Amino acid sequence: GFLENVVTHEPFLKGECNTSYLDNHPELFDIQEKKDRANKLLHYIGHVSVNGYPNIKKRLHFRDLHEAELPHIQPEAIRPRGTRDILMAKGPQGLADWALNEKRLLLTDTTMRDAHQSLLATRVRTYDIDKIAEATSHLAGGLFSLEMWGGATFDVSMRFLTEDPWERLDRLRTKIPNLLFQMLLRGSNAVGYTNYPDNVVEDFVEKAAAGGIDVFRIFDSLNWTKGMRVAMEAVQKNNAICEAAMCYTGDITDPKRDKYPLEYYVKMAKELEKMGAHILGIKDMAGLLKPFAAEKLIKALKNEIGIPVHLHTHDTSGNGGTMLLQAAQAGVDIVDTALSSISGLTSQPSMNGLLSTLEGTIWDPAVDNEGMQTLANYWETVRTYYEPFESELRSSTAQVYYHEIPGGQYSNYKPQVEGLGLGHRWEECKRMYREVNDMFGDLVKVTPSSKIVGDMAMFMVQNNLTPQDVMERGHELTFPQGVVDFFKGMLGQPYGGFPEELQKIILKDEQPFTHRPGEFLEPVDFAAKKEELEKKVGHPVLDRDVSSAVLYPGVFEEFDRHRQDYSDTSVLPTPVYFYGLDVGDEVSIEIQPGKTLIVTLTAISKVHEDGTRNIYFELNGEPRQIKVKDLS
Ligand code: 3PY
Ligand code: ZN
Repeated sequence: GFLENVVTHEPFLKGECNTSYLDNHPELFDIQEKKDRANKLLHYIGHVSVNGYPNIKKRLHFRDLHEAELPHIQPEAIRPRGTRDILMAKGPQGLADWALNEKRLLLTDTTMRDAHQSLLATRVRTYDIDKIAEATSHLAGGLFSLEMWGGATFDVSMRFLTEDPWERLDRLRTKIPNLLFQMLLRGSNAVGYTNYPDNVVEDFVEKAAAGGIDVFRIFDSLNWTKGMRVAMEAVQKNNAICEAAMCYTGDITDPKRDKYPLEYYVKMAKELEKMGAHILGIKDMAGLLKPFAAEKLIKALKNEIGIPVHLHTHDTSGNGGTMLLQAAQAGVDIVDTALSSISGLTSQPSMNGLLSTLEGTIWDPAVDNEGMQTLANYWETVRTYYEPFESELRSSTAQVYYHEIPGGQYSNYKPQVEGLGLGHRWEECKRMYREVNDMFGDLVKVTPSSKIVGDMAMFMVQNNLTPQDVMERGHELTFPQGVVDFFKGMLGQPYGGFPEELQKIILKDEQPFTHRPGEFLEPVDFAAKKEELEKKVGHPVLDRDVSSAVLYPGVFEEFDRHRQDYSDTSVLPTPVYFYGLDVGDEVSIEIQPGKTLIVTLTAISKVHEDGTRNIYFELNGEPRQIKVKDLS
């Protein structure tokens, strides 16, 4: 057409043409833009239909998957006043005081973050979260917060789902203005696996708060409070709610596990309170807090500190619900749960179950259980789209009290072990995880320290090494780089220090340091980074893109490349995004509000000599043909 010819037209390129017609008719560009977008999406659909989505065990089919039913909300219904309205009226301190004074047990719903991080390898897409957002805003009005961002969701969004985590935040914030949004922040490791310069953490917190995060749950993967200060201060400065968390490990009811007794946690809680936490988080990332231990811990904390206590756990052992009940009776203020269809096992205990248990008691959370059931029903159907990402854990396991693998790591560790060809030695890999923990001096294990322990365990199993071998022959061994960096002090200092002899063996001639890595990491020059990034990707970028690129160098650029090649694929329904279409399938794709493409895959040709196939579509009733490289 006209526009295609004009862009190669010499006088036009030299700026000699009168383009006022185009200037006055911007809709022409609009049409072209839309055509391009449709074309790019067809290329993506063609590509995934022929080549499949990388590295999945099993390809499902669009036609076998059903659209998830949305709860019916009256169009004129008014959103219930929620906790975010309280924050707006009273500020972070006022909100914390309110939570402390509520007699009922307050609940956080982790469905949109930790639940799928732990059960579905973090693969749940913005598309499915966005669709249920409006209904969640209406039905979940009695909740304390929705955990919907942070942890692994940031990285996975860009790396595996080719979508922008910031846009997820934007879209949800618009549809859920009444409930607190909560994110998980790994202290100096932000949403990554390594310590960043202080100004990177500060910049990230500022942008996340501006984007709509209200509650920041901050932890350090070694419970090293020095590693939390920068993030905590940034949250306070941005007038958001600072939930400082201590990670729970060991067992306070077992006198033999004496490195982390009750006093250790009480002391840390007091320190976090002094550092200005509005809320104390207990992050039981592996689900090691047993019911009677919870009773003891919560009672002690409620006696010793004056801020609300927010308890997070994983149901790996199957004792999670019982534990939460004990905690509620001991006076905990807020607990994390997940909608029943994405709960249990390595995820959080079931919210629906807990609501039924507490109904009519003084702890009754006053959350609409029937409404929560309709939300859970939605997620039950959505979960079927993600079947290839399910972890294979079918029943709860009390073995977690032995190996201590965090819920979020468990579903990753197994595929990693299998990826190394060690699947038949899975039991050994779990046991080795614990042996490495003991060899490393009994660590707090949570991202990223848990990754170090997992990497070392796989390294040892793969090379048939025992802890004794490492002590005796370690000088000749080349250890995984992450393990070396850890012993150097790059993730901070573990409680009780590093085991010295092992540290010497692993570091060889290198000197460890004991100060905070952020103190000597060069601050990032964001203006220069922006310029560099724009040059690399070839177009203007937003400031938050610069943050993404600084946190995940390379990952952002690849994600941007995907967007340029295929446009914004987050508009595709999940079954189409992962599995493409089969011949005869028809899908409707809303590319922007009110603009829908009806796409039918009509035929796929044989492979040509150059390795390509023709894919024939109907797009809104018009035939379209594209070419796709067959990678098989
Ligand atoms: C994370 O850091 O992503 C976690 O969920 C740790 O438990
Ligand atoms: Zn968790």
